[in-house]
Formats: sequence, C-alpha cells, structure tokens
Amino acid sequence: MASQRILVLVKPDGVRRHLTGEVLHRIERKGYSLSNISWVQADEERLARHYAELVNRPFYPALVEYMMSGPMVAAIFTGDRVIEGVRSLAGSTDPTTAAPGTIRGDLGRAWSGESTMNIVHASDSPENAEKEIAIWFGEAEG
Ligand code: IDP
Ligand code: MG
Repeated sequence: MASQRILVLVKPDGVRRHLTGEVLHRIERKGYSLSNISWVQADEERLARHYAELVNRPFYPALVEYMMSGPMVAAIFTGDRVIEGVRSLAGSTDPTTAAPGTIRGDLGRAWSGESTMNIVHASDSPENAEKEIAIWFGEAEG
C-alpha cells in the first residue's frame, strides 16, 4: 500500500499549554515522518471548509471561538496507515473519557465553557487529509 499522509493540528489549547512538542513527539515515536510543519492562525473561512460537516451543529460557534483563540501548529505526517495510527494515538473526541495512553486521554480534560478542548486534530480519511492539507498548507508539497 502506498504511503499515506495526515494533517495534524495542535489546537490552541495544546500550544498554550506547551504541549506542541509532546504531541509531535508521540507521533514521531510511533514511527511516522514529519514532512511539513507551520504556524497557522485559523479564520472563519478556513474553519468552515475544514469543519464543513459540522457547521450546522449547535456547538459550531463555540468550536470556531476555540479554534480561533490562539495560534496552532499544523503538521503533515506520512507513513503506511498513518491516518488509523494517528487517530488511535489521539484517542476519542471527549478528552475526559478518552483512553489513558492516548494524547487526549493523558493530556486533556473538560474545562468550563462550551467547547471540547481536546488538544489535537487528526484527519479521518485520505480524502479529508488531502482536503485539509490544501486548506492549511495551500498546495504545498508535504
Ligand atoms: P474528532 O476531532 O475526534 O474527529 P469531530 O466529531 O470531527 O471529532 O469534531 C471535531 C471537533 O469539534 C472535536 O475535536 C471537538 O473539538 C469539537 N466537538 C465535537 N463534538 C462536540 C460536542 O458535542 N460539543 C462541543 N464540541 C464538540
Ligand atoms: Mg473529525
């Protein structure tokens, strides 16, 4: 199977809490290769494309506020089955109940407010990975 790519975002809470290195380190230790990295600042237009399937959800305004609350680190990782591998490392969406051993389970929890601050985004399919890489990196090589 051809090597695959994934878009990872260290979300604003991850950057604020000085967890950028920890998140990237866990993915590198698993054996995936970092092929591009950049600071990014979300805006409403890019988030509407990134989270196109969530724009009508009641929590979407809180999600936008969270994602725009500070800079993020965008990274492209590559490797065989990298999407499954990084999603598994990230853990389930709710950080309070995400499995211990995962990024969200070890490093995240609920905080007051409406947004689910869970440190990291990881693409969930090859199609979404390519779409998200185009959003955050333009058409840059990764
Ligand atoms: P994922 O990040 O685990 O793939 P998605 O369902 O794609 O989860 O949701 C994207 C992001 O939206 C989540 O990571 C989380 O920050 C936020 N989110 C998802 N569901 C909820 C919710 O029910 N309330 C508040 N925020 C949510
Ligand atoms: Mg998702």
